[in-house]
Amino acid sequence: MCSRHGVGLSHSRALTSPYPGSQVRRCPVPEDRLGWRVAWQDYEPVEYTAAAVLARPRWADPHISDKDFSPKFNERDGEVERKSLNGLYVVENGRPRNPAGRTGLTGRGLLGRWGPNHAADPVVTRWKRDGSGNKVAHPVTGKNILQFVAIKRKDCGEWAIPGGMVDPGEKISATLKREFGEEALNALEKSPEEKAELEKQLHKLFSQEHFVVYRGYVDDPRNTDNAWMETEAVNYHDETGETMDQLPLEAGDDAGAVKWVDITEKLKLYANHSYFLKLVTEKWGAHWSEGPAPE
Ligand code: RP5
Repeated sequence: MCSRHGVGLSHSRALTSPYPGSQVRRCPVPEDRLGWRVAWQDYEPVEYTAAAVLARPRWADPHISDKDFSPKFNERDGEVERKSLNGLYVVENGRPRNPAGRTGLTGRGLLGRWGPNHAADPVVTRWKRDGSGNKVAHPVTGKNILQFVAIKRKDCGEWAIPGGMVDPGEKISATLKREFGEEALNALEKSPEEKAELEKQLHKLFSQEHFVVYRGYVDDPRNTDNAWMETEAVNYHDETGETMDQLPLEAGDDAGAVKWVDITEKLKLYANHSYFLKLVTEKWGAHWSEGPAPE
């Protein structure tokens, strides 16, 4: 279960310790001290920013005390979006403060930006069908079962929606299509001719009617007190399944594997991705939960 408090945002994965990809242990944060409004004089979070971030790749900000760095928090800062999808965030001693509460760790960990790090998550769905092409209903709820395209993240081995970071200046719609192409269709490794064909099919899928499932804070294990993930998750539903039949799945880039997965509340997915899928099943009246187990 995610914890709820003060600002109404949830986080529990953001307390993952040791911090992903390291031996760094977060300062344990009890549930009743997650919210910033709860005074905690002796709070001593550990400071950590991964060496890969400190090396200043193009996607990372400089250190906060760098004299040439004057970020415009809560605003669009040139090509970099520093506005949060959850409204204004507090900047304390020059550092943005995680709107969902304490995480036991300061600095940026593995994240490049101080404050919000914007991502986009394409939720591509179709109905589960039997050999004759009929929709398959769940035996208990009688509701039809949806499937979504899932990738296995190389960094942690967890299954996830094939999302990724929004590049500076990039439109979210472009990120959604690009990330799906790179991670679920291995677009980066295709020949120019194959890429052109892929682009045509992708355009068909991504230009049809779609719906925004979720916009806001992500309960990501990489979050810190000063840097956190936010996303816009968008559902592209292939009602007949015919468009996706033209797009054979092939893992690429940060994805180690890709497959169609039946959507149910039993799925264990990265961050709070399973919550996004729940919202998708509600939209389509599809199966989600069998309800409480019988006594
Ligand atoms: C999650 O991290 C987002 O929901 C998105 O799926 C993902 C983006 O990060 P990378 O996959 O690019 O590492 O918080």
